[in-house]
Amino acid sequence: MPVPKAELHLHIEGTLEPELAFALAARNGVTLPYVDTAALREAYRFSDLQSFLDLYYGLMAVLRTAEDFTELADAYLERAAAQGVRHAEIFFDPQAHTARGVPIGTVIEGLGASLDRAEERYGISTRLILCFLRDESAESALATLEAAKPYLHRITGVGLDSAEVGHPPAKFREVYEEAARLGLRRVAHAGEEGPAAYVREALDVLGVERIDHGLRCMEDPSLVERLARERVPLTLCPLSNVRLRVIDTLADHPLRAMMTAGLMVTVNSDDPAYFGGYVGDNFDGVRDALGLEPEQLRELARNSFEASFLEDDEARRERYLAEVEAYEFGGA
Ligand code: ES4
Ligand code: ZN
Repeated sequence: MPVPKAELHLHIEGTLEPELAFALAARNGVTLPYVDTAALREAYRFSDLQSFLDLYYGLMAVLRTAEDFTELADAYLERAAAQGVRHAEIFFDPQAHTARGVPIGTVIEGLGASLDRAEERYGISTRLILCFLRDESAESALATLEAAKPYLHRITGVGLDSAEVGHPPAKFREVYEEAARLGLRRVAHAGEEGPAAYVREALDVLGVERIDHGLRCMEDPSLVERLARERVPLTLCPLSNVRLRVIDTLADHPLRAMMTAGLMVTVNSDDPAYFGGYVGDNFDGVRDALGLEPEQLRELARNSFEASFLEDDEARRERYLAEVEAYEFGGA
């Protein structure tokens, strides 16, 4: 049994495995530009974030009905449970679907039907985080938040994702202010491909409580010092960073240096169907590549629950943390 953990950086659309994509394509009468699942997997050779995003948004054409989103989330939760996930805070990209004519209500209710049963079926508590596409306009983000208002009871927070460079956090000041007024938690991708300055801006202008990725903070020692002092969680995704060529190999990942610098880091899977593994695979990858000791893995698992948005259920957080402390790492 893997160490109990929370997953805090997971795009539900990034859990679409080739087999499910082809099954949904057949069911929905969508033609994919790949002859079979092997050909699709062959196309998963990315040179950067944009080349990944192009394929990722294209494959979403198969997601059309509420049931499609329910099946997508069910498949993720089953895999996540097998890798020790006890709590998942799940990103979704409404604009990637509304732009194709799929209503936001179909997306949220479809995902919600899965999440409503996640605890009893998979032993996983869940939260939903609505992400704005940063390469779309600020007006589009505001319209998306407006369209989500009937469903806010299902949404814990907002995030910011997609192509980072050239789309600084400040572009979304207004929509984050509105999200705060609505009582939503705030996170944002920053410092993945973009500079350390975007991490600062996400904190100062958007008021985010966690930074997704944040890897490039390491280029700015005073920022590292601030992130450590304020205990701002960073949701790292090691396999993603290798596949999107942010780093060359897992052995080059700054995770260990980040822990040594006192940063509050967590390990997550990002888009596991595309990047070669789910969250347990990311834990195993950094353990093997960086030689992490059991107590460091326990720290990562502890951080994941401490960084999670469980303020509305502290008793649960304490139960999860107790599971982490009681966990016995094997000899392997
Ligand atoms: C993403 Cl790896 C990554 N970065 C930014 N946006 C994303 N959306 C899905 N995966
Ligand atoms: Zn991401």
